[in-house]
Amino acid sequence: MIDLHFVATPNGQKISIALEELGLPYTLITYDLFKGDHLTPAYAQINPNYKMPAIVDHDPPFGGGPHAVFESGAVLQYLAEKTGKLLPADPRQRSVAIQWLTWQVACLGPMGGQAAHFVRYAREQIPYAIDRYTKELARLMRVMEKRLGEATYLAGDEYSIADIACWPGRSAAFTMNIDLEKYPNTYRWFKLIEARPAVQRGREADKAVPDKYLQKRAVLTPEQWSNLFGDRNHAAVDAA
Ligand SMILES: N[C@@H](CCC(=O)N[C@@H](CS)C(=O)NCC(=O)O)C(=O)O
Repeated sequence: MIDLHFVATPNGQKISIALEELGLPYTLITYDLFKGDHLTPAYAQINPNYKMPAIVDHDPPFGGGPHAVFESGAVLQYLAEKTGKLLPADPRQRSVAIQWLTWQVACLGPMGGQAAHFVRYAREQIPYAIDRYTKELARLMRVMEKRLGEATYLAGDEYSIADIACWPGRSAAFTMNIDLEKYPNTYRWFKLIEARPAVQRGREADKAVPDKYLQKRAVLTPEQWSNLFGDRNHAAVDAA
């Protein structure tokens, strides 16, 4: 059994979708970011970086008791390797899949996150920051659009954890007013993956992104701000 420490955001849905695809049983342990549920010493034992998601595998393939994994890309790779699925067996294709997985966690995710911060959350609108990150996000979208014009999936012919890493970002795209239909190859890929039953199961009911995380201009209470971006968020690292 696997514990999934989860918040219903694109990063969390990467893992719920992968677990559904792999048919691995899991217990969903939900957190509320606005309440700062993730800023506890107990969660730091699972993810020393205090971000969501993370897993604890109570039956790791190498034995030795429960194994915690943090960083969504590392979790996806761990689950793929545990099961021998969702990563191509062919070494060349596998390398391509890992490249696009790394691209998501190193480029698309962080740049999208910064764009979302300055457009949606920042208390003051800073034109330079908004311009810098929205333009970089648009550039990354064009990189993905080009790739999906030459291959069915990001890794090539096979659906993989690289696709699962990128796909849930569609709700972030919605909050940023990015119209996916303007990227025809990406839109084709988006619809293809959306039709997968496991993808539906991985993002429904208590795994669906709630409206409070979909605000196009989020207004946070002082306490919510402190938990997400301010003093309480930063103090957690030194408190444990
Ligand atoms: N690189 C991390 C990013 C995780 C991340 O930023 N998660 C967000 C939720 S989508 C979070 O935990 N935010 C709360 C915070 O920053 O304190 C990953 O891929 O797992």
